Amino acid sequence: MKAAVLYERRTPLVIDDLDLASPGAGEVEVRLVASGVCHSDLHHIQRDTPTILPVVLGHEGAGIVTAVGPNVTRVAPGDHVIIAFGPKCGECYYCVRGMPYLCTPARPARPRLFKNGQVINQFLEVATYAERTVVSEKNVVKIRDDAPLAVCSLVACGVTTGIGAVINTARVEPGSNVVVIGTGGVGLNVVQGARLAGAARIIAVDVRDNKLEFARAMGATHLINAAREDVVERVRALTGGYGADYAFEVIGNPATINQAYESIRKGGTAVVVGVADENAELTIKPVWLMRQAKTLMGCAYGSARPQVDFPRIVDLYMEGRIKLDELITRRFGLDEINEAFRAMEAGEVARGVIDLA
Ligand code: COD
Ligand code: ZN
Ligand code: ZN
Repeated sequence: MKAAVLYERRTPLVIDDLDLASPGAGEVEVRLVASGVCHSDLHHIQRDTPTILPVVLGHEGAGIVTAVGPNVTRVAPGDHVIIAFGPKCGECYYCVRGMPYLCTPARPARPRLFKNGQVINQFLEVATYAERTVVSEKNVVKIRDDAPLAVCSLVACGVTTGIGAVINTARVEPGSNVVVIGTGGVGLNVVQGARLAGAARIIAVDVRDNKLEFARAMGATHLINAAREDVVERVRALTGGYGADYAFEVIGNPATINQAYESIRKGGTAVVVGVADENAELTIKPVWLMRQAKTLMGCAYGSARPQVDFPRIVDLYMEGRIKLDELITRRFGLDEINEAFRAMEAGEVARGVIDLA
């Protein structure tokens, strides 16, 4: 089975032939149809993160169940599924409280990928830059089979993270003024989440004009190029001098997190969606938290419950209420995966998708 393996950081992924375990108890095998290219995958190539190498990256995948192990009840061969990344044990402190995005399982998943007997790790327990994968049945979400699977792969991360940040995490009210800083693959979905929530002004901020044009297509009402304009000043000018009700930071950079915090009005909410460097630190004047009664929130995986949210998001797409096709700028073969990362880094694409079937 072919997969893209990261053997060494800051080197290209290697398309390699790997052995995949048969699904054990509670596990399913999925033939992947497509996997989106998310910036978080690139972080693990470029940065020193806790992820152990060698690893097959990819966490935005969808496909068709091809085999199930003993005691699998949620899905059967032939089912169309979107794969939810990260552990989803269903039993830990967080899972039982409805926060599977914070799942802290008692045991890690067993190794399922091998090269000549050597274990190859599965990124976030899913490893979707591969022709097939074996995952826990708790990581697959069955969806309607009339929805195009390749497009639905984006629901596994970017779409759910972005829309979820607005709907689940911040619970933006209709009529709100919303700022989105960083309109890449995830940020564009914060933009369309804000539109879905009925936001009045949706102010998109990026350093690239092509990204801002993507944001306009997803529903942004105002565009700010941070390379040329003062973001905080423009946001204030667009919101009657007050600042926005909500600001979402979708880059993972302390400077833009500060910008989000400064862009909100008194009593407003800034939501950090971006993943910062492991060692990055943030400086905020605590006196503002009190005097200006501002809220600074974190958000993991759009605070989503994939078993509930994925089918809902797919329905919204099938009813024409959200856009997914427009997010995909370019498609690549698995053997073009390093080119897909280059295109993302160069800012050429909204989302790139790896076709696997
Ligand atoms: N000001 C404005 N815009 C900027 C700046 C800046 N200083 N620097 C970069 N940008 C823009 C870029 O031009 C680009 O358009 C955008 O920010 C980043 O977009 P992408 O497409 O490169 O990255 P995404 O959208 O795929 O990834 C977004 C995160 C980097 C936030 C990513 O880490 C993420 O998905 N976080 C979600 C948190 C989460 O739950 N992660 C779990 C797995 S993803
Ligand atoms: Zn992601
Ligand atoms: Zn759990």
